[in-house]
Amino acid sequence: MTTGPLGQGFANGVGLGIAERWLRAHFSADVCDHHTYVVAGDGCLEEGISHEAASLAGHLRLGRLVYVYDDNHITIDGPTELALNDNVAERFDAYGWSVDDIGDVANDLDTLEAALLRARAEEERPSLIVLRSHIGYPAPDLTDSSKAHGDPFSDEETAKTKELLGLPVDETFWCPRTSWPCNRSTVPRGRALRSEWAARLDAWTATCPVRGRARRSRVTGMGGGTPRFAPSDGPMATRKAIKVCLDATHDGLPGLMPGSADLTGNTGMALAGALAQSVEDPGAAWSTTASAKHAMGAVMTGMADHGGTLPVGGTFFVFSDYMRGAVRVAALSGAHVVYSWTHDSIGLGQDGPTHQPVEQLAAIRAMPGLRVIRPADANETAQAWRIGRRTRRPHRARPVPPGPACSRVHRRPRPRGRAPRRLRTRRPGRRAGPGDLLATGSEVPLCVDAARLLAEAGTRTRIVSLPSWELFAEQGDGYRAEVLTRASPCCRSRPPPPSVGSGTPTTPSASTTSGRPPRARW
Ligand SMILES: Cc1ncc(C[n+]2csc(CCOP(=O)(O)OP(=O)(O)O)c2C)c(N)n1
Ligand SMILES: [Mg+2]
Repeated sequence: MTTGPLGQGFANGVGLGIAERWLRAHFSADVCDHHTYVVAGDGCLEEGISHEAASLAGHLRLGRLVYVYDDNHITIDGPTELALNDNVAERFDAYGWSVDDIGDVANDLDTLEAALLRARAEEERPSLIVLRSHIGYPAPDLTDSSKAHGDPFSDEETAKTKELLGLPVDETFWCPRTSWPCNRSTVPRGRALRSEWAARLDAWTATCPVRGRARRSRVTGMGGGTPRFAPSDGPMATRKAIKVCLDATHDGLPGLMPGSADLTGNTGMALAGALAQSVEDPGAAWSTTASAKHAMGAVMTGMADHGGTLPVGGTFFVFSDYMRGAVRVAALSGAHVVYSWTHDSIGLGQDGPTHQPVEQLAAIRAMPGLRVIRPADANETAQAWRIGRRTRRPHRARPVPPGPACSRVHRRPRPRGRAPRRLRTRRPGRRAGPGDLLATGSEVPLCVDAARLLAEAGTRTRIVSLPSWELFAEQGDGYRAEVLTRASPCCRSRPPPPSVGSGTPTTPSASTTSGRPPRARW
């Protein structure tokens, strides 16, 4: 993985380590057995997310993590000493890492190799190799200069640097022939290792057809059924419904790993009977990150990109702000993760304005590549989970991380015999008029109440539940016209192009209804 925002990769690495250990615990080292290597700079270690993730990795004693800290004392603004004076080695020692401060040896390959081998041999703790290095080395004017970070080298500086390195000054993209054999020998070595591993994996898969399907889907397991809720089940908050859904699917989806940042019960992430991930129980399903939401987001992305696990992370919707940097990377990179953000109604007031999500829904809907589903009741929650756990979508090259937002408000499931396969309206037969109301989530029942009052005052109003703008925008013109009038802005828009980055329907265009009954597609 590579990332742009500093610190994300650091925490992604911890997610890779968690997934590797979880799969090894479940399926033996024959199938999953590798180290995770991370190169991190000063900026990565300065960002708060790396502190959160390092603490978690130390706590979980992820012994297969090997991090190299490129300790060059330089960031964009200048020397790190401008703002940083902590002792990284002691800090990581306190987190429970094995720290190897090997000094100013960035060009001493034997010493580097010895340090990497020592780190690989450490199974009990994650390893940090602190490597003092010099940015821009050996450029005469730019070594140890922050200008070496981003400014292009002048032709003169480039020529002098090449001379010092013993490289031909006039050649560009030149590579010494002596390095070719070493470089090329990695190909047969890697090929042999890979085919050995593939043979072990085939043997493992052959013993069980479910494993074969799981392997193809990249997430361990197939997911089982989707629960259906009846009005007789009584009022149920969607955050409770999501827990019922997770419990219902877990048997068929052993790779499911829900977790939260210290709000597990509140957000419905408490899988029945699941123990917390720990050193003693590395195969446990429940992963908690203490109250470290930003790291949780990035760890989830690492787990998803590793494959084999499906991370589901819960917290209060207002605190999605704390995860936002990680959510954005997941959305842009198409990681298969599911966020369960509960307590999403602005009608939630007990904890005061700090806990009230006011602008979060608009902000999260504006994020490219994120599919937001805001279920209005338990059945819509079940559908949100069905969509969220699916690993691949046929009409998109990459899965988009769905982010159901679930409410704590208790709502009675709407009278529906079977789970909805399409966006349904309250009165499907009627065409919407100017007085129609589009609503999502816990505002749907509120609008129904409002419509009742309006009806008493002589104004007929139809309510449309629109759990996901993105999914609705992907439907055909006919279906959208069936749900809404042509006058509606949502109806007049065209679906966005089928690529990551599309979102809110905004581009107006004429809509047409086909002769055939329209079908929702997702
Ligand atoms: C979250 C975030 N903030 C700011 C930046 C812009 N940025 C890119 S590199 C960098 C400094 C990196 O310093 P360091 O990690 O020490 O790398 P070095 O210059 O030593 O290669 C900054 C601030 C970014 N990519 N991500
Ligand atoms: Mg640096």
